Amino acid sequence: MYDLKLIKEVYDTMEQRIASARKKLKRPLSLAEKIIYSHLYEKNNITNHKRGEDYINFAPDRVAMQDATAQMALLQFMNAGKSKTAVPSTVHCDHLIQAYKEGKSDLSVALSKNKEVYDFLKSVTNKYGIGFWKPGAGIIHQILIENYAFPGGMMIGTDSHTVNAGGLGMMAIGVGGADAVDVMAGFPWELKSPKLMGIKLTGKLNGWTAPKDIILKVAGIVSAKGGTGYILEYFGEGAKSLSATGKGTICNMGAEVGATTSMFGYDESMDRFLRATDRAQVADLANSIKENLTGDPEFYDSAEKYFDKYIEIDLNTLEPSLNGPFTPDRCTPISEMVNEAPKNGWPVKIEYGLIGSCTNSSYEDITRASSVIKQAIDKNIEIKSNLTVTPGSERVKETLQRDGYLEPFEKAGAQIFANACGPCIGQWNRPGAEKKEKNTIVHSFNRNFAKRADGNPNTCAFVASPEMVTALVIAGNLTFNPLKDKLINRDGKEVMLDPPKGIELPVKGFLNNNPGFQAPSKEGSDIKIIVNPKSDRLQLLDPFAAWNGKNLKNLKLLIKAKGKCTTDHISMAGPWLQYRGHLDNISNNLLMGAVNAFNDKTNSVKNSITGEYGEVSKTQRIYKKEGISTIIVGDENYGEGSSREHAAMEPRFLGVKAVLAKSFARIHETNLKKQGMLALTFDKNSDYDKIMEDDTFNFTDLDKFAPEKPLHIELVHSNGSKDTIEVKHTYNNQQIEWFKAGSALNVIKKQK
Ligand code: MIC
Ligand code: SF4
Repeated sequence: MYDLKLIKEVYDTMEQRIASARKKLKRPLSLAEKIIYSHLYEKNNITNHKRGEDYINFAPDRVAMQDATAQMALLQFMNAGKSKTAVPSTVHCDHLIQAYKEGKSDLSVALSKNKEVYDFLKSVTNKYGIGFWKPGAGIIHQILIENYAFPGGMMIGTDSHTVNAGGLGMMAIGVGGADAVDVMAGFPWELKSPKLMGIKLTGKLNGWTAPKDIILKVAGIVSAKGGTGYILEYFGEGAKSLSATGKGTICNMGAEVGATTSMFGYDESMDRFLRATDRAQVADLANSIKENLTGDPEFYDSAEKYFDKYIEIDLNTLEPSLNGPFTPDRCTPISEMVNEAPKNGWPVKIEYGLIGSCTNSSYEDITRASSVIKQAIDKNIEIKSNLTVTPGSERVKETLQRDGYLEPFEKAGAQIFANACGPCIGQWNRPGAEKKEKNTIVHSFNRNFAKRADGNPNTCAFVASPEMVTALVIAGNLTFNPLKDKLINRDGKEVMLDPPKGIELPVKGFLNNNPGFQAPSKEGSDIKIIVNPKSDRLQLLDPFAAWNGKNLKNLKLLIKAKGKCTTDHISMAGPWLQYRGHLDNISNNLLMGAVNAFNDKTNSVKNSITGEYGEVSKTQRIYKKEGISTIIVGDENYGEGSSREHAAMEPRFLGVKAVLAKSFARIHETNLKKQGMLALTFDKNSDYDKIMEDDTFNFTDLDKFAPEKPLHIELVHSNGSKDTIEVKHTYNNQQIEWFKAGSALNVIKKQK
C-alpha cells in the first residue's frame, strides 16, 4: 500500500539537502528544518527564511482527505483540469457514520444513508488515481499512521488532525481543500515559515499518567491560540520513552493549541511501530539515515538559544488532568477537580465516558483502558456511568478482539461503535440530548467546543486519557481521583483501582484481514462523474466571480461575533455534515453558533433593511438578493479548530466580502484567502468596540491592495458620525492574485 519508491526518493536526497541547509544557515538544524529543507518546491533554492515572516513553497509527498472535506476538495479538483493527481493521495470515509447502537448496524445505516456521497467519492477517486478507504475501515489519522506516514516525510491533509502523523516523525499539516487541490494539481504548496517551539520531556511517565496528559498540560501552558504559527518539536529522554502512537496522541492535539504541526524525532519506538505494521523495509531505510530524521544534538543541547520558544516538562511529576469544559486548553489536574468543579458549577455526576477517536485509539490505549475496566469486573465494582468505545481502525479492533481486550468492555455493557469519528464530530445520536439538560461527559477525544459531541450546548465535556475516562466512568464522579480515592464495591468493601497496564504492540502481531482499501484504476479517463442536479447532498461548483477592481463600498455588518468563534460556530458539524458536498444547502448553517455581540444571542442578527432580527444565513441571503455586500467582524482566534473550508466558502457563496477579526487561526485564514475573501485584522484591537450594529463600511484604499501595506475602512455610524480604522493583512503578491481572480482555483485554471 505504502509507496516504497517514493520514500526511497525522499531519503536518497535528504542527506545532501540537509547538508546544504546546514552550510547555508551556519548552525545545527532542528528536525522541522530538516524536513522543510528537504521538501522545498524549488529543490536547490535554500535560503535562510525569516521564521514567522517569509513564505515558503513546498512539495509535499502525499495528500490525505476525509469524506466530509474530500467532497468539496474533489469538486474543486474536478475544475482544475487535471487527469491524475500529481502526488499519491487517499480518501477516507469516517466522518459520516452516526454512532447510535453499535458498530455493525450503525455502519449499515450509514452505507445506505450516504450511498450517493460514497459512490461519488469512489468514482472520483477511481478516476483521478486516488486511493479509497471504505466506510468502516477506520479514522483517517489512524489509517495514515498505520499505513502511509513515514519519518522525515511531508504530508498535507484536509483535516486539522493530520498532524497526528508527527508521532511517526512526519511533518503532517492540516489544510483546507483548496490547498490540497494545489498539491494534487502539481503546484507548490505555500506556508509561512513556521516559528519553532521546543518542548523537552524529561523523566518517564508512570502510574496513571499517559501521553494524553502531556498534551493536556502543554495546552494549559500554551493556550488555544498560543501555538499559532509554530511547529512544536518534542525531544529529550522522556520523548524517547513514549510509544509511536503515544507520540501521535500528543501531536494530534497540537491542533488544539493552533500549532501548524508537532513532531518527534525518529527513535526505536518508531522502528518498532513500522515493523509491527508490516513496514520493515521502511524501518530499514529510516535506520540507514537515522541522524537525518531527528534534530541535531547540538541544536537540542542549546535549545533555549535556537528555538523561538522553549518549554520543559518533567514526566516524573506530571499528574493526570481533565481539560474543559468548552475549550481544550482549560487544564485541571485531577487532584484539583474536587475544588474546581463545585466552584465552577460543573455537574460532578458523569453521564457518559467516551473513549477512542483518532486521538486515542491505539492498541496501547485500549489495552490500558481495558485493564482498568477489567478491574471493575474482577473487584465487583458497580460501573456508575455509561461507556462507549470508538476504535480507530479495523486493524486495531480485530487485533484487540482476538487478544481479548474488548471483552471486558462488552461485559461492562459498553457500546462499541463503528471505526469512525462518531461522537467526536457530533455524529452521536445520544438519547435525551434534545432536552438540553446541563450534564457532564468525559472523553478521550481532542475537542470539546459547545455542542460538539451531542449537539447539546449545556453538555460540559472534559478531555482526558482513555484510562482516566474509564476510571471516572466506574466511579461516575468527576472528582474521583484514582491515585488516592477508594471505591465501595458491591460487597460493601473499600477497593482501589490499580494503575493501568497496557501493551505497546500486539505480541502476536496485528491482524489485518479486512483493511477496506480500494486501489484506483490505472487509467481513469473514461470514468464519468455523475452528479444529479436534483441532489441535495452534492452540487457541482460554479467559479466565484473575480473582483471588479474597485473599492468595496456600502457594506453592511452581517454579525459582530463575540468571544469564541470556532469553525464549529461558523459551520456546525453533526447533522450538517450531510451537506458537505452541497454548498448552497450547507450555507444555511452559516455562523449559527456565533454569539451576536449586540444581543448575546446565537443565530439572531439585525437585518439593516427591515430592522428585524433573523437567522444569520437567512439575513445574508436577503442581502445577497438585494445586491448588498457585507462584512463579518470577529474576536480573537476567529476560525479556531477545524480545516473545513466550508467556513470560508459559505460566506463567500452568500456574498460576504470580508472578515475583520482581532486574530485568526492559521488554516481558516488561508481558507478565506483561497476562496477570494478578505481576511483582515484590526490594527488596534480596541477598534473592535467602535463597530456598531447599523454601521456602513467603506474601504478607502483597496484599489492599492499590496503586501505589507495596511488598508483603511471608513465606518459610517447611524448617527452620521464617522471613524476611519486601519486594518492589517498578511496577503503576499500571489494571494492578492487569488483575491483579484475570485479564488485560488480561478488562478490555477488560468495557468493550466
Ligand atoms: C474536526 O475534528 O473538527 C474535523 C471534523 O475532523 C475537522 C474536519 C471537518 O470539519 O471536516 C478538522 O479537524 O479539520
Ligand atoms: Fe474524526 Fe474527531 Fe479525529 Fe476529527 S478529531 S478526525 S472528527 S475522530
